[in-house]
Formats: sequence, structure tokens, C-alpha cells
Amino acid sequence: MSKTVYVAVSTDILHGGHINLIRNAAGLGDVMIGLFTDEAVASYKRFPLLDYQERKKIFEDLKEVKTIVPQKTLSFRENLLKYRPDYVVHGDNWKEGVLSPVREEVIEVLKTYGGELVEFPYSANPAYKKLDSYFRDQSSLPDQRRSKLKKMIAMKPVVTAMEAHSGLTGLIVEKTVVYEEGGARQFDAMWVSSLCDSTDKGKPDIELVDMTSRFQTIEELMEVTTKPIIFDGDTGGRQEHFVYLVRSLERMGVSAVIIEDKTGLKKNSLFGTEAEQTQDEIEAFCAKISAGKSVRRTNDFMIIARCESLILEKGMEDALKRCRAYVEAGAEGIMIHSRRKEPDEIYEFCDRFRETDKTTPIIVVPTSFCGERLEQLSEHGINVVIYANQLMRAAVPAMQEAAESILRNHRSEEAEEKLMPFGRIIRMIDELE
Ligand code: SPV
Ligand code: MG
Repeated sequence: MSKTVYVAVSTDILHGGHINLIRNAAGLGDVMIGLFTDEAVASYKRFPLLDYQERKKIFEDLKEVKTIVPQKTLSFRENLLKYRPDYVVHGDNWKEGVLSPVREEVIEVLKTYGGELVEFPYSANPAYKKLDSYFRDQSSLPDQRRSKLKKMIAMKPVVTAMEAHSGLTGLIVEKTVVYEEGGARQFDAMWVSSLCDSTDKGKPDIELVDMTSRFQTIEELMEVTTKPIIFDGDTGGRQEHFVYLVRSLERMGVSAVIIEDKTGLKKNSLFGTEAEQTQDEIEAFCAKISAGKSVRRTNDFMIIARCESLILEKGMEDALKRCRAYVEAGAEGIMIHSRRKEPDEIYEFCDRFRETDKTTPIIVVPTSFCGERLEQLSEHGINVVIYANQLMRAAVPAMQEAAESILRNHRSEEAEEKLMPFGRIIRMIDELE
């Protein structure tokens, strides 16, 4: 009986390096391609340009390939135990770096049933590297980027967005990956927070930082990242102005704008009822949503309505009534906000909203109820979780501490142990070749 040779692939382009590897694998037996699902690819590298079915077609016609099976995680464990291939074939470039724990696990699982790992020299052809960076660039273009958020929401049980307010914070959101149990995790999207965007400029969060300046932040993020962007549009301003905002954001390649149902001088929601705030009339806010929807040019761009009823202590019934009306008016997502430490009111809202609406994405910002894990939020039908200000809040005390230490010690040596060498920071920054 011929042997089975397992080759895992995540690529959306087929170059000579892949062909060589598959040919080498075919020399050992029948090739089974473990094709990474879209979610598995997105978990550890960029969002695939071609979806699973399209990528499958690339391999279907190769005479060396016998079968194609989906690999749902970065970890090979599930598929190896299911198909028990005699060999796993891989390029030897995964001995070091991010994939090395995955390799270790492959070796461990193969050992349990007598399988073998065969590694072939990786072809480090500079042209292949160029191809990869070409595709990465493609994926940062407006049309590509804009469409990613809806795709992510459709693909994942829960999508995460992290706040980014500059090119550098964008790079952190883009590149931070952690590995756990043979899998990988990274943020799916970026949140351009009004609070952090204003704070970074030393200004209060009262719609004072003008759109030109906020667009500049988006531009900075777009220059150096590929992940989709959710823009905090505050109240959206006057309806007559909001339509222009929709057009501009959509053209830039932003995936969604979230506007909140407040009017007049907007203050940050974390002040709750301590700051005087006026909630908009339902009809007026619905009209604003509909106006935005009617000028939108693509189906990819989402207008999401944010309800402040719980923040303003207007009650659950008011929140539900409003959100249902906003969806009716065309909102393609609902953000429900709360500043309570316990998640009860958020969960009650979600459970009751889902009784009548199974599909409209629910978005939350768990700044106050930060003890809730993604899995718990997801159980209540929440689709997008925004970490709205944590990078800013991490940076400020660290900067203050360094500043105080230098003043106190009349030198910087004491601060050094907590400072990242610039060499490591520079490595995060890509240079165009
Ligand atoms: C922001 O990040 O600017 C937000 C979320 O609007 S919150 O600060 O919680 O209101
Ligand atoms: Mg805001």
C-alpha cells in the first residue's frame, strides 16, 4: 500500500518553491494537501487574498496531489490524528521563528503513531519574497482592505479590534501575534478611537479634533498596515455633513464607521451621567443612518449604530427599541455600550436583541467589564469586541515613569531597564525595497 504524505499549505500563490516541495513529497507517496482554512491563515499571517475555494482550485489540478483536506488551525494535531499520514513534508525554514512550536508539536504527534517528519531545504529565492510583499501591498489597497471586516465577521465567531492612534501603534496591532496550544492569535482589525486620537493630540474627546486631522491618523495607519479599520465617528455630526464623512471614509478604504446616538456637545461615554449629554431623537438618528446608507458606494462599507441608552441610564427597553429601529433604518451593526463593571446589562441586552434579530452584528467595548473573556462575550451573540484604549493607557504610565526616573536620578541609567533598545523598535518598521 502506498504511503500518505501530508503537506500543509496556506499560500494563495503557487511558485517554484511550492512546486518543488510538492514534487519532493510525491516522491515519498500519495500527497495529501492540508489546506489552511481562511481563518487559520488569518490567525497567524495576513488575510488571504484568495478564499479557501479559490486556493483549493490552485492545487486540484496538480498531478502530484491526490487529496486536499482543510486544516482548520495552525496546529497540525487534529489532522495528523485523523488521517495518520506516514510522512509530514515541510520546508526546513520553520525550525526557527514563529512556527517552531508548531513544528515541535508535529514531531510529538507523529511519534505517537510512528509517523515521520521529512524536511527539504527551503528555497530562499528573493523573487518569492518579493512576490509575498507584492501580495501584502495589494492587500492594503482600499478595495481589498475595506472588504476584510465583513469577511472577518462572516468567518470568525468573534472578531477583535484593537485601538491604534498612530503609525507605530498601528504596527503593534498589525504585528503582535501570540502562540498558544499550537495555534496563533492576533487582532483582526484596528479601532480609530475618538478618545485616543484626541488624547494623543492632548485634546479632550469632544469632537474637537477635526476630521482633517482624524483622516491624517487613518492615513498614517494605512501607510504601514493591512488590517481593516473601524472608525469612531462620534455623533457623525450633522446629517448633511455625515454623508460626506461616509463617502470619504469609504473611499479611503475604511471598513466601518460607528456613530453614536448623541447630539449637542458630545463627551466621552465613560463619564456616564456625570457629564450632561443629550441623546438624539430616534427618528433623527435613523434619518442620519439612512442618509449615510444611501450615499455609500459599496456593500463592503458598514454603518454601525451605537446606542447610549445604558450609559445614560435610559433603561433596557429604550436600548432595545432604539437598536431595532436603527437596524430597520439600515444600520449594519449595533454597538451597545455600558460602563458597569458587571456585564449583566450588556448580556441581557444581547440575549434579548438576539431573540428577534439573529444576524445583525453586535459590537461591544469591554473597557469597564474587562473581566469578560472573548468566549463569554461570544456566547451571548457578540460578534465584534473592541479594545478601545488599552495601548494608550499602557503607554502613558510607562512614559511618565521614565520621565520621572530621569528627573529624580539626574541621569537615564535607572530608567534603562524598562526601555526597549531602539534596535528592536526599528525592526518593527518595514523599509521599502
Ligand atoms: C472611544 O474609544 O473613543 C470610544 C469608546 O468612543 S469609549 O471611550 O468607551 O466611549
Ligand atoms: Mg469615542
